[in-house]
Amino acid sequence: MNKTAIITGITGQDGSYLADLLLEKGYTVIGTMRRTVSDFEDKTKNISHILDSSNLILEEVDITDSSSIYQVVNKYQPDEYYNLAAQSHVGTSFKTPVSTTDINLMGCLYALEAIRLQKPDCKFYQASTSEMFGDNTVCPQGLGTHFSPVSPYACAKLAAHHMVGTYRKSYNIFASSGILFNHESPRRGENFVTRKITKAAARIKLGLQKELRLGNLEAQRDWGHAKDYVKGMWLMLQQDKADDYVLATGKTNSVQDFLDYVFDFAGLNPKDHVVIDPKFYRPCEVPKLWGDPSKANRKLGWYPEYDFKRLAIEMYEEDVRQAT
Ligand code: NAP
Ligand code: F7E
Repeated sequence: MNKTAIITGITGQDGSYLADLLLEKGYTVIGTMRRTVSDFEDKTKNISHILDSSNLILEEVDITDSSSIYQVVNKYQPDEYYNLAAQSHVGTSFKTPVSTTDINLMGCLYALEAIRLQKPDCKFYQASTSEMFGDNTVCPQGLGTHFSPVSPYACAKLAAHHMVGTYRKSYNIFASSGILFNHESPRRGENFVTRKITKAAARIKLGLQKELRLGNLEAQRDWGHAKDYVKGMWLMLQQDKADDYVLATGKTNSVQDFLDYVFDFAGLNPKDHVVIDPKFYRPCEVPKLWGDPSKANRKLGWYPEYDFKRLAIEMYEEDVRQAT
């Protein structure tokens, strides 16, 4: 029989790629989204190509509203639940620490409780993050590395991460956390640094924009492609036992490297266009993320297909297409 999966945050980057993958595999996908003022077309742009699918059902759920989670779990009795909805912007979490914690911690706890009480054999995936490693200087960072979160975003995600482990141990629920390093794509939100750079490069090239304002160019990140990472999420829930895994490319580059590579590919010189704006600095920065995905390689057979350069070019070319 076909499986049923709930994906919270289906309109986001990862939710949309995961929905593509699960629909291809014959799942019935229950995609949840919350009502906001933006119109439906804009809100669903990442999933516009699958909206007609007969195996996709959209439900209105705000994950800070426990009742809306209980209703959807009760109604669909899912085999798998992917908790991807989040306030996912680290910079924003300093401005909205309370609502970020409400969404990123309580949204996870409500889902675990709904599963415990209504569908205890449902497998649960939690979107944990490399931001939990924060400012520690161990490199590369893996499952044995200590956590040192330095933003409200990371603190809330770390508490949720521990909650997942607690439910696994206490109630024997199949609950796995993927500690994912940065992953990007043409569907990435426009206020994350990679997309901001590829979109600006495309628009500058086409004469639609002159300037690009950025913050700290020295930060280093382990950047992969979201399409690769959603395969890892699915693999985690196909195992016999729940566990935690790191997904990363195992390589790190600075924001300056990403900027230089994209601008060079576009035939542009960053010095002619980039302005450093203190507004984009954070009160506390995560200086270097560099992941060790060896457990996922070994146990899941997971290897990313995209490297940093292929990712950057795909994003830039899609932004040129969209701006033309
Ligand atoms: P994203 O593009 O920002 O998507 C987040 C989704 O969550 C959006 O659809 C958003 O919808 C929804 N959402 C936010 N608050 C909600 C609420 N209260 N109720 C219901 N839906 C809500 O994020 P992403 O890049 O796909 O990341 C997916 C998950 O992985 C997130 O949990 C993120 O923290 C985590 N993560 C991401 C990365 C990465 O590099 N991408 C790395 C590690 C972990 P609205 O349009 O309504 O806001
Ligand atoms: O910043 C620097 C910024 O916002 C990357 C989320 O998906 O990955 C993501 O979090 C770096 C930081 O991603 C600008 O200071 C410079 O050092 O693209 P970002 P992030 O903070 O790494 C983790 C793993 C997640 O879990 C999160 O959900 O780039 N930076 N100038 C800038 N960043 C932004 N956004 N904008 C700038 O203008």
